[in-house]
Amino acid sequence: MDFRRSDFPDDFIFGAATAAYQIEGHSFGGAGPTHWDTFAAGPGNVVRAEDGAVACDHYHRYEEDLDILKNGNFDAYRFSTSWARVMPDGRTVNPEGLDYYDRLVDAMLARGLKPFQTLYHWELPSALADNGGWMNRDTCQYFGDFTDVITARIGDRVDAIATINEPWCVSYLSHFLGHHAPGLRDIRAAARAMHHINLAHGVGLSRLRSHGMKNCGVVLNFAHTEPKDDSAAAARAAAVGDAIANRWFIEAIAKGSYPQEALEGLEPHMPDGWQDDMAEISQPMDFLGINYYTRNLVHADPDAVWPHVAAEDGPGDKTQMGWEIFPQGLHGFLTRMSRDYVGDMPIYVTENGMAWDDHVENGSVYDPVRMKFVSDHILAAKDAIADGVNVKGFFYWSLLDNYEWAFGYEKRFGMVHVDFETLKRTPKASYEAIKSAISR
Ligand code: PNW
Repeated sequence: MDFRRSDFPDDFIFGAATAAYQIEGHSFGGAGPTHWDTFAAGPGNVVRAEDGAVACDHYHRYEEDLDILKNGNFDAYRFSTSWARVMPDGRTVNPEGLDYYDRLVDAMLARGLKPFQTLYHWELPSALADNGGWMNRDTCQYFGDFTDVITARIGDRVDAIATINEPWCVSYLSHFLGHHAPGLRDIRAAARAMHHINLAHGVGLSRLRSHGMKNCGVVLNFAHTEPKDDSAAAARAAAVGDAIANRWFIEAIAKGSYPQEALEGLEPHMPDGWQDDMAEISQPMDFLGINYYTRNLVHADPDAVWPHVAAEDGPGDKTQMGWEIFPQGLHGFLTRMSRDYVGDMPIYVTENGMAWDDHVENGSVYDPVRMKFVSDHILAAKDAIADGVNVKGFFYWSLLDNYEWAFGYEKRFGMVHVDFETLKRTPKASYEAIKSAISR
């Protein structure tokens, strides 16, 4: 690793991130069915039609997993609280689910790990999905009710709380590109979801404030977006692509408006009266979480429906996902977000990491590509700090190999290897390298 903890401010947080559906095992503890179970069962949606029924069995093994974090010298754990576990039909409380998160948070505190909670990391209860999910405005208020219930139980012990993980994935990737649940390819559905998920953030934040919660924010994903060539058409396409992927959500949340390049195509499909929601969406928050992975090159596709854009992976070295390794992009987004949207508000890198086809050999996993990846991205965050950006922490995605959504268990993002037959955990070489770089 080319960095040390001492290169960063004293209060800089090093952590690792996970999400409930990807690790817990949703067949345990009375969790309800989610739209991911339905999506996974559909033909051609998920590699080998795998789902999160068992995943890493973190529900039963969380103490072992938190020990791994603690022994790795990490300061914080970014986890999510599953709506479908706490309220199996989206509206009725499952006491077993609340008890579980109560134990989980106490187990973090017992190890000196700061709990960084995310309220919604994608497991929408099926009962709500069947009622239109994020296309239905009612889902926002039900999300608010879930926020109330979980916050009343664990809000006194969490350090930071994010409303929604990656609104772009929840809406555009899931309702227009069709890659995630519910798997729609419909611009009208996407436009509604793209607004409602912002509103859900606003409603969630209002409820958090009513509980007196501090340190509240949102987690957005960003992809470095460039035109594929020098043509004016590619430049226009990249501007539209950037407006959808990198501006729609932050502009609404930080400024209360939508970027014109995206609104142009989406306005005709938006729910009536959307303008009246912008004040609630843009109420002040306390931090911005940035998830960053890669660079895309964009060109115009006049044959496609609006937005008439096509994106491809950048040209450099690729991860197991096929995503280009492009650390400069993280530096770029940290400075851009500070300059254009959030000023001096604390920013956390809430996810960054890479998948590789890791194997256990002689009891260990050697992953030098990941070591360099992590090191280079953490140095990009350090560069942003040197530029005056208020970056307060970095969370590696992910603690464990886990359920990688449409890719099932095939793509391995963990700094800890999981054997999905035996569920045995094996820390990878990257874990050991990070551990020694961040020791105190
Ligand atoms: C994020 N894309 O998802 C999520 O927050 C994690 O749950 C996930 O495991 C991780 O990144 C790795 O994929 C994304 O297609 C999924 O651009 C897809 C995209 C971006 C982020």
